[in-house]
Parts: sequence; structure tokens; C-alpha cells
Amino acid sequence: MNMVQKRHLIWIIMCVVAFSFAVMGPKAAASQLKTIQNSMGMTFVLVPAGTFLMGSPEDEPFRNKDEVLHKVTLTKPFYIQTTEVTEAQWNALMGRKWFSRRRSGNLPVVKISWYDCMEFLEKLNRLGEGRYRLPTEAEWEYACRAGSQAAYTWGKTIDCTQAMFANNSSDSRDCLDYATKRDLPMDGPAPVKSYPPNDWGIFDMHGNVWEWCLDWYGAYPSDSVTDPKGTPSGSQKVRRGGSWFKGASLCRSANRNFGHPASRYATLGFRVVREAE
Ligand SMILES: [Ca+2]
Ligand SMILES: [Ca+2]
Repeated sequence: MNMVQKRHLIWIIMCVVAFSFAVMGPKAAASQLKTIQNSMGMTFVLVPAGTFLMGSPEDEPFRNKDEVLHKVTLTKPFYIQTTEVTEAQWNALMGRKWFSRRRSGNLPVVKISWYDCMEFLEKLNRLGEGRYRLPTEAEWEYACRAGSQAAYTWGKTIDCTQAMFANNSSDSRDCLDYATKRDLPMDGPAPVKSYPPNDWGIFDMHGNVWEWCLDWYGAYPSDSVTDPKGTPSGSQKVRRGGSWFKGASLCRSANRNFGHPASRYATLGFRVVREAE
């Protein structure tokens, strides 16, 4: 091999390596993120501290005015549950029959109020395995985006193969056929992890069931903020991510919604954050 051939070979190897990094980068990063499991069988992934743009640009389709784009820095890494809390996990911890008609232990728990979640978390914290709470709205959106600035974690649109939404025979029917083809329940959520995870290994942030967040619902600041916790008081708690009940646009990463903390809906559940030591 002469000098020119050698240089060519080195150049080709460098290109292949660079290309591999470009293609594999996010996935490699996701598989390297640390996960832990607690005694309730809940799995958590360690989300790194970082800065991101919360909210949506003004030209995002279906945007609402409350999605004011602003820079958020999260100074602490945290563990977020990779799935919504399931019925099995809820019942194992709460130890009483909250629900009479159980279909599958792996369905996300629904019809639980924000106050019910506080009870669950109090019990979970009493196990002495770590400090648990709901995600703040900022943590939720950061984890949902997993490094993406698009409307959905995978890009500008999502389809029926990527998340559970529009599975509603009386109203929003777009994904009914797909869900039925996969033997998923009609007019309700899918078992958790029925759809692909985002780049950080987190499932069902888009759709399936709405998720309670810690914050009171209120207007965003327009300036940069650090570790935001929402407005100090209010009457409605934030819920995020959309559900099986309605269309894709409510599942957008930036979409905000809210409910009275005592309200219980068949479309609304939660997932848990465990603080990193
Ligand atoms: Ca969800
Ligand atoms: Ca909204």
C-alpha cells in the first residue's frame, strides 16, 4: 500500500466512524443511561441535568398561547419512571381494592386524583428506598423531548404506530383500526410499553394516558429559569402528554393541560420521579 492509498484508507475509516456516531449517537446514549428498579417493580431511568427550550415556537401547528418558549435549566439529574404507574403497581402498594373491574395489571392506573397520587407517594416514600414525587412540569417536558425540539420526540408528526391516541369509537377514531389490529383494548389505554420508547428509553410520554405533574397550572415566565416549580399557588394541577381519548395534537411535547386536583378521569394517570442521591 503506498502513501496515497494509506491516506485514502484512513480517510474512509474516519468517515465511517463519524457517520456511525451521527447515526447511532442518541441510541447509544439512551442505552448508556443508568436504570434502577425498586421493590414495587417500578423502573426508572437517570435523566441528566441540562438546559432545553420549554414550550413551542409560534409556527408549531396546533400550538396554544400558553406554550411560551423559554429556556429552562435543570441543575440536578433525576430518575423518571420509564412507564406510567400500572394498576398492578398501584394495587401492590395501596393494598386495597380501589377498582373493581381490572382488565390487565399492566394497564396504566387511571381514575386517580392528584391527591390520590400524593397518598401513593407518601406510602412509596415510607418504604425507605428513596425520595419519590411527581415530576415538575419542566422535568416532564424535558424527559418527553429527550433532546428533541420538534413537536413530538420523533419529529413534526406522530402516527398510530408510535403512540396510543385517537382510540375512541365515539369521537376520535383515527387509530381505532390500528389498535384493534394489534388486539389493544378499544376505548381505553394500552398496556404500558406497547409503543416504542423515546431516545432516553421512556415509554408513553406521548399519549396513552395524561400524566399528573407536581405544578399548579399558571403562565410561563418569558425569561430563562432554573429548576422551575410552577406558580406558587393555583386551583388546577398540570397534566401532560395527551391520551387514548383524543387526537395527536394534544400529545405534543409542549402541550399543556390541567385539572382540579380532586378530579378523576379514565384518561388520566401519572408516573413517578425518584430523586437522584
Ligand atoms: Ca402518557
Ligand atoms: Ca393546551
